[in-house]
Amino acid sequence: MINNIPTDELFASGHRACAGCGQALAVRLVMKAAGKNTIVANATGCLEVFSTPYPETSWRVPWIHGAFETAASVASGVDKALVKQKKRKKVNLLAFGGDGGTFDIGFQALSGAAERGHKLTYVCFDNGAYMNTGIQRSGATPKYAATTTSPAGKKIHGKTEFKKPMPLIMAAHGCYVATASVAFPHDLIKKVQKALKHKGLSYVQVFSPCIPGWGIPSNMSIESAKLAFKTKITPLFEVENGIVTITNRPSKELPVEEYLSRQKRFKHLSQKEIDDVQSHVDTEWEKLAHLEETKVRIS
Ligand SMILES: Cc1ncc(C[n+]2csc(CCOP(=O)(O)OP(=O)(O)O)c2C)c(N)n1
Ligand SMILES: [Mg+2]
Repeated sequence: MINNIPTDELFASGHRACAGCGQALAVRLVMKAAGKNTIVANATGCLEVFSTPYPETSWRVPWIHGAFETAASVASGVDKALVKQKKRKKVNLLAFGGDGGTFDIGFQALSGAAERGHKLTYVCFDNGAYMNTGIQRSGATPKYAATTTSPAGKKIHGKTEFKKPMPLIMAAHGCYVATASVAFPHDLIKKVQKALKHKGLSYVQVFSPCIPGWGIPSNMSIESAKLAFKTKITPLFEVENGIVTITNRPSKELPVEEYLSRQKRFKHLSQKEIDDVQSHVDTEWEKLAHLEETKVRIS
């Protein structure tokens, strides 16, 4: 352990992620949290591509690549196989998907696995678009972000919809849910370890900046994730037994502009659009704070 973080490297260096990739660091931390008795089912996406250029691999645990939409269904099968082999208690089972593979195309498999109560921890690495195939908008892309399928031009100003509230949707399934950020490694590790102890399916969504997709310099990943937290764009919370707890609150709140103005994908925003984002962020935060305060069960 160094600074309470395991020194084991179960996700090896030498992979082909972009310099400064938020997802690569997030995966490394998740693997440290899970330890070596772990099996990973990985959907198609940047992670699968950059970690396994044939014949090499970064994975020091058993790892299965499934089709784009199948991380949760492949992991469901592994769960049942482990039960049959009487090995279920000895193994941590993780399913990994990008936001496209989770919010959109893999949602049916994920919802089904949650409903069937498979014991597995699904980790969504949210970089806010289909990055692997060239930055197409997903259900996780924030409103107004320019992507190749929601371009910023004279008539259209990037994506026209807000991000899908995936953590609350998963919480409605009755799962343990946590949001984490690559900028807060201790919190991330704690939440993954807690998720792994839970009965049934648990869901952890990790905010993972993308250098080319967001148009930020390669040394700005962690700073961008910190700004997302300080502007309350990415609240850090968990839902346990249906009850919301905001786990970390920014000591000094910043306006959303501090986050947006540093990224090329938001360069075209007008003041009115920035205000729209601010108002949405404030409403979403109030919603979470209200759920926390009233202890209303959402499942
Ligand atoms: C059924 C299917 N449709 C489309 C693709 C092409 N495809 C591969 S990866 C990918 C994008 C993945 O995006 P995301 O899940 O957000 O992961 P990221 O690459 O951003 O980490 C797409 C569209 C595919 N492999 N299979
Ligand atoms: Mg993505």
